[in-house]
Amino acid sequence: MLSLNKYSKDENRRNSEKYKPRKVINQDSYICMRKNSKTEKVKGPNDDIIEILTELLNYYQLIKSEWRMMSYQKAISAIKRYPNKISSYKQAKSIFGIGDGIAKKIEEIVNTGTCKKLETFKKDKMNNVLKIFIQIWGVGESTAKKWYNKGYRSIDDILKNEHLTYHQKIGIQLYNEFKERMPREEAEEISKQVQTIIQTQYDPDLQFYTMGSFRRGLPTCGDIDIIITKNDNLDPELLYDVVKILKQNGLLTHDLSFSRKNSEEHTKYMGVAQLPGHKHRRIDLLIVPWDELGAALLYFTGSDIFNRSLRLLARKKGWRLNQRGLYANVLRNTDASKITSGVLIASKTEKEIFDALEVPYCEPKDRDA
Ligand code: DCT
Ligand code: MG
Repeated sequence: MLSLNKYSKDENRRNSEKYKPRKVINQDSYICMRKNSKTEKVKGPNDDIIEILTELLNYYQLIKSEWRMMSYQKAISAIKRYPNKISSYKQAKSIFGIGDGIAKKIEEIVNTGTCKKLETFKKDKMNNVLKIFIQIWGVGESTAKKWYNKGYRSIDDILKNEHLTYHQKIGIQLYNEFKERMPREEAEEISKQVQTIIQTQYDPDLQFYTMGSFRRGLPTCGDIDIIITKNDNLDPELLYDVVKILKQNGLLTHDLSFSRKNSEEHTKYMGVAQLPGHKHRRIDLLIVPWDELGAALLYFTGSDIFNRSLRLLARKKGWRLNQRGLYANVLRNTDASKITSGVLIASKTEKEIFDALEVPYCEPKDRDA
């Protein structure tokens, strides 16, 4: 068997010992330390509070208010774990993970059944328009704001007045289809076809993993994320060939983007798949080297909240976790930009990464923070 890793397993373990954080870190409060499952949903005593705080969180996600997003995610997670009904500001404030501002909101929700801030958000015309624009594939916050400032208030306004890129045109054409989540059975069927077509028509040794919400066992999926790997060297042109064959077989209908591997990310194709008689679905294909499979499985399984918590914990230990591995000694400029990618601690299996971070192994279905 070919060993493609620059470091052997033992060397990785030695690196993990050598670069161990000098101070003891209390990591119990991190979301990644406990099981969080959406598939085994049980009713909690504070579901009404969670529902409103989640709506607020969605708005902060929309306007990319990172700090508020973090505070709300942390608070929601703390409330989900809290066993008793919360009935006052004081009680909310006493819960680890809930700050002053959110404790006040909780008291307001308990007393009035709603929250003024959320009502204001819902009435805010700009937010509602931006929400529509940002959901167009390929449109980010800055384009959405630019269009709003030009006076556009609907997708029709954009179509009438704006010179659109090819990708924006596809995003608008398939807007309603992309907005809808697909049943997991459809994601499974598309994944199965990708695997069968490529293994029979191209290379039987390639391995396929369907990631994201599908791997976490959710009943619906927003898109399909597939990792393609092989226990051997990978041809740099592999993804071009895979895409070409899937198009010839009629499974892929539109291309959205293609990015080559860099120091942080894997080679990735973003496009559209469709089964006969079904809607167009977003699909991402990723080429992952065998030695990085663990890190990639961990990253692309998510959830993004679970991942953020793992990445934060790694940073707290002076390490860095990305989709290619867990590293020590990453040198940075004062503005946090990277100078060197550091020394590899773990990347081959998810378990090695959990072990190095001293986080109990968590099944994919329990990573739904
Ligand atoms: N991811 C991450 N950080 C991000 C975005 C994504 O770690 N900022 C990871 C976690 C999930 C994985 O990538 C795939 O991303 P999505 O497809 O956006 O998420 P999903 O959980 O699969 O949800 P959906 O069902 O909506 O696709
Ligand atoms: Mg997904």
